Amino acid sequence: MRYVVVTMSLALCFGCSKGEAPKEPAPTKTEAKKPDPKPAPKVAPKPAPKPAAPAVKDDGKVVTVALTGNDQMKYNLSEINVAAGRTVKLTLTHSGKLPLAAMGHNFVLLKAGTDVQAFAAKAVSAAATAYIPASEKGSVLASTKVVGGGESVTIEFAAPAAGSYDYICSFPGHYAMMRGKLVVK
Ligand SMILES: [Cu+2]
Repeated sequence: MRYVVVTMSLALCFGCSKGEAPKEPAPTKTEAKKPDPKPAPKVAPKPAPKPAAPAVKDDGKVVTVALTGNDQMKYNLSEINVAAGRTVKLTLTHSGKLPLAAMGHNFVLLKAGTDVQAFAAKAVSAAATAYIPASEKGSVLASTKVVGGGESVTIEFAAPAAGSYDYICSFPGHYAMMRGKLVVK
């Protein structure tokens, strides 16, 4: 009789294990994982090249200049070409995050023949006048105020006579890295 009971219980156990069979859908889970690679290719189209807007635009009367200065002490433009007779509308944007006190930027356009190094040396101690030394105002054709990270400023001035003019950031220590030429033709 015991034998029968054992075989019965064994049969029940087998029944149980068979009953647990529904847990087998695990393989279907792995099958479900297979479709995953499908959405992956959708990630590829993400890198969409954004056409950079031109930094200098000329509508025949006004030349619009988008000048930037960053936390690495660099302008985006080392040369700005302008046709004679144009009005120049220049916007200086500080594309960095550092505050004005640490990484201020401006745009100072100097008369032809100005000693840039001498001008910059005097500008160092001209914080009270936005780093435009009072004694050198006569050498300045156009200038912006000093801006800090995230700020911008726009100025308008008439393009000077045909020629090549230095522009610098006169914030202390910047002119060596931040300078360029405005070329009027
Ligand atoms: Cu600067």
